[in-house]
Amino acid sequence: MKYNFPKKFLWGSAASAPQTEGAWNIDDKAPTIWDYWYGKDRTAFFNGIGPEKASNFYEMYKEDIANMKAINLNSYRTSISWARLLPDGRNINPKAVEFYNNLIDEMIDNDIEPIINLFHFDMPMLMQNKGGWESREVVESFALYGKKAFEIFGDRVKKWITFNEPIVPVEAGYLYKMHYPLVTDMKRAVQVGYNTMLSSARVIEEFRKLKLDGKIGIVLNLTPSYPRSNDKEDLKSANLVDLMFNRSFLDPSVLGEYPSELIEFLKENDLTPEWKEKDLRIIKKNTVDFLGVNYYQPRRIQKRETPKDTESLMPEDFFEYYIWPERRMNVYRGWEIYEKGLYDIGINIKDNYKNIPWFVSENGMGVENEERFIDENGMVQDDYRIDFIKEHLKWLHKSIEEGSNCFGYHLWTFMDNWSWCNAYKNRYGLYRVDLENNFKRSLKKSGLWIKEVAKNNGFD
Ligand code: BGP
Repeated sequence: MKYNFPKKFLWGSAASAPQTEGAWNIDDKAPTIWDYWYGKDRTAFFNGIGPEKASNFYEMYKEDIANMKAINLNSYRTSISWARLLPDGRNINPKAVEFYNNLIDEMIDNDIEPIINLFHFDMPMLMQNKGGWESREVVESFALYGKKAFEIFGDRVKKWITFNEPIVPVEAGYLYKMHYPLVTDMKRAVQVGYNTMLSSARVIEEFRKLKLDGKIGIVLNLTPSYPRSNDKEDLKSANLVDLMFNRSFLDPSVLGEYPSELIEFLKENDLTPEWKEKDLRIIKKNTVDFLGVNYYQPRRIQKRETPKDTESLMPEDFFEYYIWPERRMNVYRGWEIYEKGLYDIGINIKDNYKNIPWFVSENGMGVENEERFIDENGMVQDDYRIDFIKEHLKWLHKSIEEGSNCFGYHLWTFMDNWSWCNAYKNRYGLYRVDLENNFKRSLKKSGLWIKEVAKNNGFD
């Protein structure tokens, strides 16, 4: 069977400023929570590797863009750094403008569409000290940052993203102590989630005021939540997980409103955030033009059987995860592989979210110790990654055939890069990055495969 994709389909990859640029204190960039945390605790990240250099993109971006072109990619989603563009929160850093101008121009000159995200987990420390997403003042500072970015780069950037995976800083920073500020507090987490949603709408409002020729969206990690059985309680639990982790951002972003069931749930559990009518109107009015979807694995849910063991309210106090008997694992990283999840997401967007245009903004396979797959010519023979991508693309194709409005596929990621608490443990790239050899890039077998797929706009 032939899998042909729609005309002008975007074949690209995704990344973020903090995971690629490095240059953490170069050219007047201010520290983010990651720089601060690593500066305080050098054991915080895997093997003590911090974000200082990441994959050295700040110095090597021209080579990287040339490498993208060499494998026929036509788009690249990355973020700009708030702490680089506005180190003091108000005034523009000319060196950052120069860097991002050069980067954007380099992409466009090489026929690579820039898709620019404003926030990928990299809260400036200055803003965190003001309360981070718990503070209404920081919401306004973010709107200002967005406005400046649109004014400076909006003549060339036609697709903007407000946030990448906004639920992650909520979970990781305010529930599970995996990201700074390392808090566990459900009430504060809910407030952070709400203020983040409001920030997204506020920045969209600024974008629309400027009447630029472009579109703006949000990137959500939609994780389909499958119940263990049709038992009423299992279904109820799976629905609750969907409300918490997917619909808490999906509904207000696309439909302008929080689901009434979620509002009820928050009320019942004394978790309602401080929200104002005026701000809810901003959310209602400023919905997105398109969606980005990051998909790695689903959630498998059952009703809660064991009593909760903490006094504090946590999401898992309301449901349990279970191991699906048919589960297939990415044995090199430890996440479930379930390709059909991507199809289910596509159909859900078509049926329940106005069939809004969307693209796969991340999907990919992380692999530990990938050096073991390097052949005698120095190439990583990553057939597992080719299979992974191909099987996901088949399901994506099916959702498009059935009418879902998907306009692109972005792999996580173009080259191996630094990742939050894992540093370089999990390799995801189409290009390998050799940390022992000046960050030298070398094409993996999957890169050669993608080259053909992008050229033919599909595969057999
Ligand atoms: C997504 C993030 C990315 C990236 C990816 C892979 O959730 O948007 O920033 O990190 O996951 O995750 P990891 O590096 O933890 O394997």
